[in-house]
Amino acid sequence: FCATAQRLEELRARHGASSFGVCLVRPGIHNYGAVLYRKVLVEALGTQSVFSAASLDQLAHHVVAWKLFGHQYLMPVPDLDRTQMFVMLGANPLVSNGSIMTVPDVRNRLKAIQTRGGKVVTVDPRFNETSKLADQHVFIKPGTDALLVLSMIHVLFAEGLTKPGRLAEIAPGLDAIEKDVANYPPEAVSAATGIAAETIRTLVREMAASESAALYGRMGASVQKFGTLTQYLITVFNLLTGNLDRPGGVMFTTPAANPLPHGPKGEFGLHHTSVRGLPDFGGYLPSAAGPGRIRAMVQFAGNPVISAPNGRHLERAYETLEFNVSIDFYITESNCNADIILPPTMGLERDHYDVALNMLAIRNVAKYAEPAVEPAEDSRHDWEILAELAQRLVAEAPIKKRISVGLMKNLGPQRVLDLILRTSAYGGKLNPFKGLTLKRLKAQVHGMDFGPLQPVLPGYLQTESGAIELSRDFFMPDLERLARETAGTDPDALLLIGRRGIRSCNSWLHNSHRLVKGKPACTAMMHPRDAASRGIAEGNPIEVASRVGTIEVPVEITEEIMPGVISVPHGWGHHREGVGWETAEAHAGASGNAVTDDHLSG
Ligand SMILES: Nc1nc2c(c(=O)[nH]1)N[C@H]1C(S)=C(S)[C@@H](COP(=O)(O)OP(=O)(O)OC[C@H]3O[C@@H](n4cnc5c(=O)[nH]c(N)nc54)[C@H](O)[C@@H]3O)O[C@H]1N2
Ligand SMILES: Nc1nc2c(c(=O)[nH]1)N[C@H]1C(S)=C(S)[C@@H](COP(=O)(O)OP(=O)(O)OC[C@H]3O[C@@H](n4cnc5c(=O)[nH]c(N)nc54)[C@H](O)[C@@H]3O)O[C@H]1N2
Ligand SMILES: [Mo]
Repeated sequence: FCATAQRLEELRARHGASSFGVCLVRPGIHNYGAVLYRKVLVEALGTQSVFSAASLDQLAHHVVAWKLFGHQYLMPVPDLDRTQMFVMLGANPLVSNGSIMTVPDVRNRLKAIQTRGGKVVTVDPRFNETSKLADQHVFIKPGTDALLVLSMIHVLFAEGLTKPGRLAEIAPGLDAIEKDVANYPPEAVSAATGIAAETIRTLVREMAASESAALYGRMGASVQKFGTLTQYLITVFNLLTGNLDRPGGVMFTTPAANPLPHGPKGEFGLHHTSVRGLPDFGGYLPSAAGPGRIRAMVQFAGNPVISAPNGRHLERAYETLEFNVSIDFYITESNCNADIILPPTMGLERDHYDVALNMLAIRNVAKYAEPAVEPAEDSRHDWEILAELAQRLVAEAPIKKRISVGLMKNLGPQRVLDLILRTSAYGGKLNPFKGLTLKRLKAQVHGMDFGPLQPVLPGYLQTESGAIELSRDFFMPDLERLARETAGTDPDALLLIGRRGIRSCNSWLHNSHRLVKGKPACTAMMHPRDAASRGIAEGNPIEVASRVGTIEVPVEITEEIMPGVISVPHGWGHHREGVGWETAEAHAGASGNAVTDDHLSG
């Protein structure tokens, strides 16, 4: 700690705090100590250059929530237990366990939709694990979901199927959408999306006729060139069919640890990346931008060399850093050249309350878990590392700053969590749960269930007008880019999509033999027609090349992928010297992000 803080101090004196970068990536979100304390370190460092996984994941959802509902965390979640029709664009919950939709036992919950006479549909360039369970699967050409949803909204208007009900009063200007979608009848998008016009019309008619229906888009719909526009159109579709904030549609949660109304609402473009001038959102810069002119980096729980697009570029940028600190329990592709690695305890060694995922759960629930095993002697939790570093960095700061960091450090995350629970919607004596406290929650070893999601609009809206602000001026100008960039693609080029595996979690579960044994998981899936026309046989190594790089992976020939598309998973490529993963090295694979193009982000 002493050496790290000293070196950071020196660099701050020489180059200023703006030369520091902080990279806070995904696992930190599942660690309440880290969620509550990372801000303490960022503020002590005093930098604006903060990168997170949001831009590789759910940023589109935040932007839509912020614009329409006035708060980045007002992200609606499918009401899975009551919906009669569930349509997924670019999601694979049977593998992912649900995302922006925390749903235990998702398989049985999807089956229950079918048992009660409802329907499950997947729309995806790959007939994925969830498609196998679905009633209907529709292949879609990658990156064209915005066109599909535009045409779905077109059908609603053209066939008089809009029925927003009470939402019309709280979403002024809904009718104006009709003009925006005028040029998108299903026939006009059929060639680009690869979906027959009649398939689109039937799907919309069924959704409109269904007692309830939830249109849901996840990674495949969010992290693509038109992710924000797609998420926007999905929300508009749910509004127009009356399915927003209604049982069986998409609804808002009331979590016990609620970032509303006081948490940061979100703000767009307050800061920009130094090289390409890309805007931030909610204080986070896009990871695709890389560290630019940053001289020192603090990396927390992330492996961006493997998980960010054009990872090799990032790897080279890391080599130019004057000082690189990593907080991680593994020596990974991203920190193998770090000056210092501060190892935290692992998940089983600490207590757990999921502040992030409970906020996105399909029921309002709270659960606390004690550590499963004792932490190793002389080990530190993430929050302790963050607080300790922060305290040293503010040693010379004004007294107010020193007190606030010291106070947080002494409180510890359990007491902060207790305060959050006590002041939540479930705290207080007038409540049927007689006031939630951490002690009461701990006594419920299976957690507490506060029931299904409830309609909350307009009360929860945080917009200035107090209404849903459709913000057509903000989103619809992207239709021009959409028209330009989906008009005709090179017929010989294959489109690359990603893939998640059930035994893998991004980059860091590959060092366990049980999780990597068997057939290799890092393959390029290809349709038999594409393989035949290129003279490729099953298992052949092939080169996948893009503007930014080339990788070699064995081919897996399957009809489960659309012709014209190949799928390579991310998270692999564990071949570098100095990385501390022996089993992973023996199953290295190649990194999908050595070929994803950072300039293609939408
Ligand atoms: N086992 C396991 N579970 C995980 C993870 C893991 O790595 N392993 N990762 C976790 C994380 S970080 C997240 S964010 C969630 C993600 O959770 P999900 O979004 O449910 O999972 P993905 O597998 O990313 O699903 C994306 C789907 O989009 C499809 N797709 C690709 N491009 C397009 C497109 O242009 N349009 C359409 N319509 N579909 C497209 C892909 O074929 C894929 O089926 O999963 C989490 N859970
Ligand atoms: N091509 C492509 N790229 C993708 C995606 C995709 O679908 N396709 N998905 C994107 C998405 S959704 C995400 S979220 C990102 C994930 O990107 P990252 O967060 O960079 O990836 P992970 O492999 O989950 O990072 C895990 C790192 O955190 C460490 N770690 C795990 N638990 C802890 C902990 O409790 N404390 C600390 N300090 N460290 C810990 C692990 O050892 C590992 O080094 O990848 C993105 N990249
Ligand atoms: Mo993610």
